Amino acid sequence: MEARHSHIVLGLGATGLSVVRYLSAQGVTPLVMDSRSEPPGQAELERDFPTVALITGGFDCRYLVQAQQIIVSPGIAIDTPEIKAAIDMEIDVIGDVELFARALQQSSAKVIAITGSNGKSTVTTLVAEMAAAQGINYAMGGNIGVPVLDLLAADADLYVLELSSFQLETTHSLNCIAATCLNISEDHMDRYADLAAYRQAKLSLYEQSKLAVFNRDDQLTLPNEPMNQTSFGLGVPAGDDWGMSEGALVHGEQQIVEVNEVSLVGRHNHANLLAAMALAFAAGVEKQAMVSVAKQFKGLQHRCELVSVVNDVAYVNDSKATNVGATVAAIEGLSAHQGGIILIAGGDGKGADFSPLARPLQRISQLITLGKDGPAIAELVEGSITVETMQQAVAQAAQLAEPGDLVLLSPACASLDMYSNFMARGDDFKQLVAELVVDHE
Ligand code: UMA
Ligand code: ADP
Repeated sequence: MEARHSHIVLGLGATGLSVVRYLSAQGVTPLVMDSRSEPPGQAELERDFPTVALITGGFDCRYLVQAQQIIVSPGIAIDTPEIKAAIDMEIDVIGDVELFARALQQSSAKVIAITGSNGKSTVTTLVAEMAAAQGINYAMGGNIGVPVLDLLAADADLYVLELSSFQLETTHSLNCIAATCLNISEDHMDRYADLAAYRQAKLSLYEQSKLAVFNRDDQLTLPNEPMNQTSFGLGVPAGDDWGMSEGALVHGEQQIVEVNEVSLVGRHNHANLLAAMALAFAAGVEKQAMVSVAKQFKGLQHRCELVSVVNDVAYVNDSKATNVGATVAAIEGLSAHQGGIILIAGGDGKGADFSPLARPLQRISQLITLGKDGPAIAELVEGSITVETMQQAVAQAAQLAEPGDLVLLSPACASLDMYSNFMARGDDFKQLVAELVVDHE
């Protein structure tokens, strides 16, 4: 065993690499460990940081117990025995977001943070777009893609962060001007003992914010303790809250924008817009900037995205529906569709209970399942079809669809049993649909 390392980075994915970059810029040479035998960041680490040592295939306790600080990537559970032992020894065990928070402590920059089970990326992007429309110098990152420490180089006046429950478990000192927990439904049950533990990880964000923006249609998002708060919801708001009235999105009694002028579709997206407006308002964004974004923003890829219409059948890619709640929202959001809906679902269910899908599935004309947990979803509906590949799923759907129908990929599961991520799954679906277009030309 070599000399003691004061800083140890656990995990060598996007986060681990960003931590190494940050620490190296501070003059600290960390030791990196990853439980995988070939972590994805290995080549980049060897190229850019040849003096940083890497241990793969596990976490070596002998180093961990001698460290001063351990920075854990979100993909690693903090109740991993080696990490628990370090916490018990009162070693500073934190995540990259905590390092970011500490780096900003002396800064006048503002932070807005967004968590929740679904809608995080949509709301994070909406807030960022509103800040841009207002002319604010902002940077956006976190779970949405760019690790937070990489944002510091932007020297922004406003940081808009999407945070997962995993990231929040190791974050304690953010000082947000406003933060939201958009909704709570079951997800990541392979990492949490129960829904209460998952919810608690998310709600810890409010303790790090001057203002809590909660969803009054979802009681689980209410702060545990009384605090400075405002709410959004789909009904008429009380006082200065955000809501809907007479076909418009409103702030208290002030109309912001009429629903029929909004580009995003689905009631869940009206809730997302209201949450984004409430957060942006706290950063000084004015009505005009909110309205222009509400009118222009059509949504992110892989979230109820219309791919194309082939033979009068619409194909919708909702690959980002990696949990049950997202698929429920997609079916409910599209339930006004006139024709039948053929749903393609299944993948890695992460230990979820699929029973909340049973009711919305009554609206579906045909269910096609695939992936590891496809059979568990298929059990909910009689006459469902189980296939092996996305190609078979799309071919079956195209064969069964009648003109006017809609084919929806909304898996209610993570993609990792079949793909590297949800984007690869959505791209595969889109490619297969594009081939249908060619076939029909
Ligand atoms: N892993 C190991 N051993 C290790 C380290 C990681 O097996 O020693 C595995 C994890 O179990 C996981 C994968 O490797 O399956 C990636 O983990 P990571 O912590 O290295 O991930 P990063 O590449 O750093 O990406 C993380 C977020 N990933 C996770 O939380 C799993 C990214 O969110 C995020 O964009 C990025 O940091 C920048 O902040 C992705 C995600 O899937 C999109 N998030 C989950 C979600 O949205 O549901 C929470
Ligand atoms: P996240 O970043 O939390 O995963 P996204 O904005 O990427 O959220 O959307 C993920 C999935 O959740 C998509 O399938 C989308 O259609 C659905 N969704 C978006 N907003 C909501 C919401 N407010 N409630 C329920 N589902 C939603």
